[in-house]
Amino acid sequence: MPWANEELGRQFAEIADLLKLSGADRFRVRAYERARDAVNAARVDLGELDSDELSALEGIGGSTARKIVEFRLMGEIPMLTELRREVPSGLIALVQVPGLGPKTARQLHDQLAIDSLDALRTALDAGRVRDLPGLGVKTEENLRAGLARLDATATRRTPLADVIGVAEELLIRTRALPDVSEAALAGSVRRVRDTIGDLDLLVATQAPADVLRRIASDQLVRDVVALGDTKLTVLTLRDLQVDVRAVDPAAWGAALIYFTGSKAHNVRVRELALRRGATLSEYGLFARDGDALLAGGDEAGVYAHLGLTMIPPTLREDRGEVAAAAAGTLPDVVTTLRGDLHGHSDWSGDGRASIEEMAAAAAAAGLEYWAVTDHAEALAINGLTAEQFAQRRAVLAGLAEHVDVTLLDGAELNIGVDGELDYDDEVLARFDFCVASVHSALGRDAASQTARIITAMQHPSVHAIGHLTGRKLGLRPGFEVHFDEILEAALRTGTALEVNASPRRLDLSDDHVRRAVDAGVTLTISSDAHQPSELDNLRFGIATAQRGWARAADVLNCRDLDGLRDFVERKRAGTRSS
Ligand code: DGT
Ligand code: CA
Ligand code: CA
Ligand code: ZN
Repeated sequence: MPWANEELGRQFAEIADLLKLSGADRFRVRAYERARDAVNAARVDLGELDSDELSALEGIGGSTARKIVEFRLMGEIPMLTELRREVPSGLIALVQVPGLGPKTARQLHDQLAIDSLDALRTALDAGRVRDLPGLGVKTEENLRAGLARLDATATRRTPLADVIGVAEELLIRTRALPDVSEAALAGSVRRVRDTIGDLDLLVATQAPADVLRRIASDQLVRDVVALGDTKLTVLTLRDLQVDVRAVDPAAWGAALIYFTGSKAHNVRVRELALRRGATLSEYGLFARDGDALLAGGDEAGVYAHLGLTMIPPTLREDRGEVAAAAAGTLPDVVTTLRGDLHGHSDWSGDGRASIEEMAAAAAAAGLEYWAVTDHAEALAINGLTAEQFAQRRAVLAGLAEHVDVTLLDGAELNIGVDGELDYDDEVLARFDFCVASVHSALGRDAASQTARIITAMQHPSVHAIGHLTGRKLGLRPGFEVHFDEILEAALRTGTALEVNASPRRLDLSDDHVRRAVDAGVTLTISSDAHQPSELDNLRFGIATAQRGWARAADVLNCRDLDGLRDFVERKRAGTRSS
């Protein structure tokens, strides 16, 4: 999604939330929720249209268009700035607690003067919350559980999902500045970790002071923390810290290695350099006697000089990659996919685009096949009945000749509490490909989650398990599973485990991937796209798989259609796939 759209969507959503907190009537709130939805659904870059063009878009009226123009001028919608000032910060803190909505928050705030999480804890312990009208002992229990979950997810790290838009926009703007010869994101963003401490941006230039000054005055920057000749630290709109370094183009490769990290990887590479009679710093690789520059302009050259093959950024975590690169045994990690095996259309309620639109996007992304895995019926809000899937099947058949990608007739099944699935075996057997996911009873213990998932894996029509732990980065932790048992069952039943590529999920995680690869379990890397732009998320899934050392051979959707059908056939026949 274009950066401006993403930021606007977030600002309209925040306006709606703050209006709710300030007690605005629900029609007013609804208007801003509609603005949020319209902005999120827009197919064009809203940062580039004038107000007439904006008003002409579906769902965007005159008032929304005016706010978009204000956003472009000021970086933040003034109404939002104002609301942030007006709504008490204690109230905002309270709605961070999972399960605590704006209405109850206002009640707690206005009637018990609770204005912080600590004050909420104290009031709960004193048993004061249960006496408020409409609340009770059950509410207290829920709030305690919510506070515990908040503690569990509270970290100062930000999900990649929340920074990548700003990061890439800042990179684009930096590259466009005069005198910039190269620019790149470094640090954990370049290594594609699932959460980010701060952003690191590296610029190669002969005019460092000018370039840094220009970056510091960019509209994305809210605050300049420190500005020097070669270093700049700023806070962006969303209070995310960005460290910017300007370096000499001749040292670009060495600097990129240094600032990409990880720190542990750098230490390991420097040790190796020392053993080879050289020193490595952000300024280059130097001979220890005589200070001659051995390498530094490009990363591969520095690694090569140390006898290492090029190490992809996603592998630089000191998990054995330096020794493997020295021995020439670094895995040839997965870089491209032939298909996507988990995605939605507007046949299920939360899909935002038609099958044709999604198929066109899949073809444009270079995919050979795309599985339409709309939700199955046990997902009460938007699942399809068996009859609706039958209708969809006819539509898919009719579309086959008109799209540039092979459409697979798929479903995302719901794993019930005892591992039961949505339809009877006969209905299930008609699908080309089924993902099965846990969408209910997320709070169960590890043993029951593991048992229900393994039961689902034993079904001949379940080809992959979707987003294994249900985590949503920054929102909720995943549930626990006994992962070794899951791996054993995946292997025994010939079921794949999905790396869900949504940056909100990245589930399997990189650690899970590494263990799955070591166990010989087949993976899928799937976008779970609900609209065309989300197919772009596949890159985060690929990066996460790389972080777990997965090769193309480990990934089902790196195979051609015959290879995929063979996997499905073996599962049906109960013969283990390799
Ligand atoms: P983060 O920000 O916590 O998500 O993780 P990173 O890896 O982005 O860490 P950060 O921002 O502190 O530093 C960026 C890179 O700079 C880091 O990956 C390696 C390099 N670096 C920073 N401090 C040191 C250091 O003291 N020694 C070495 N060798 N490298 C460092
Ligand atoms: Ca960083
Ligand atoms: Ca940093
Ligand atoms: Zn899905």
